[in-house]
Amino acid sequence: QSVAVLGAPFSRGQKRRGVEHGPKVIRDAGLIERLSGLDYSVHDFGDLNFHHLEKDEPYMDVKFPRNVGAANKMLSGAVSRAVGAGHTLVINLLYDAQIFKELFSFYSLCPDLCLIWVDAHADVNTPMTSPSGNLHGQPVAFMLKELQDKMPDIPGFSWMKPCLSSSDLVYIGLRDVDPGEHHILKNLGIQYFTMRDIDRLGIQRVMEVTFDHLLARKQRPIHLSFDIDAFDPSLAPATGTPVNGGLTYREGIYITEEIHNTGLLSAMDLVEVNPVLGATQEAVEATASLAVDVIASSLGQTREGAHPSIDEIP
Ligand code: DIR
Ligand code: MN
Ligand code: MN
Repeated sequence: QSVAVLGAPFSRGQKRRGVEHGPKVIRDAGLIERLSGLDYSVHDFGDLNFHHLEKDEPYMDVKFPRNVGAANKMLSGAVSRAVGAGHTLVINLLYDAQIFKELFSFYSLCPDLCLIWVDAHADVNTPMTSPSGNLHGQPVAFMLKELQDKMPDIPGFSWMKPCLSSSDLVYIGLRDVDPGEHHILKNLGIQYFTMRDIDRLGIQRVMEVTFDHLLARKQRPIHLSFDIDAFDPSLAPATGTPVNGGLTYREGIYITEEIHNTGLLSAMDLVEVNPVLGATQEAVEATASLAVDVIASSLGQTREGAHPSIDEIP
């Protein structure tokens, strides 16, 4: 099995700088070695080199539209090339929730794809509902076919086509949802599990219902988008918008183990690790190392361990 790894050092999806250093700290925490240890052949595509566009006036309240649009276009192209080169999995280390990203290329290669979104936030604001004007809170709105009549033509985004139906998406870990987002979730009947739902049902039941919802009719490839702020801030402090009461380590790892066990994971991204916002070096390292654990576990690292097949034992 081969895995492609791609870094996307970018921070214009929101106003705080630093998240563009996410790929580096996650690599420094040993990502590539961990994946190689899982018996993958790892193809590291390195980090993309985004060009900053100086002239980028806000559109309505939306910040840096042309920079975010162009970065996503570049990322989308890079993901297409990685998938085209025959890698079964693309790990996308995006660091500022530019999630529109690869999906646009990947979904066209893989029209069946479904999406599991693990995040404290729903990231489904439209430019009109967004309280912050930050594009990192809006990627899902750009992707959803059902929202297209609500989406204005934002400069930088004309190349994008919506690629996802509201029934192809499940959220896990929500606990900070804006009013406009809540309306969209309810109105479109999107399946979501808040932290309260996890408290009530347990993470095991949450994953069962998630797979029932996405896979019961047919088996299909899964894209996992994992925002590190889904975890409790005590575990992932180095991030831009921490919210109390998040996933425990065990809940987070259980989610990824179950996704691995389906055998259907096709692509994942891990976003919002911001080393500049860690109070100490330890806080940064803990957050980065958690990110590596999440990725490794999504790709088959188990807590029970593993042994080589019988003929490989010396
Ligand atoms: C907020 C924050 N809902 C926004 N979103 C974040 O800006 O639209 N997503 N932090 O992960
Ligand atoms: Mn978030
Ligand atoms: Mn997010």
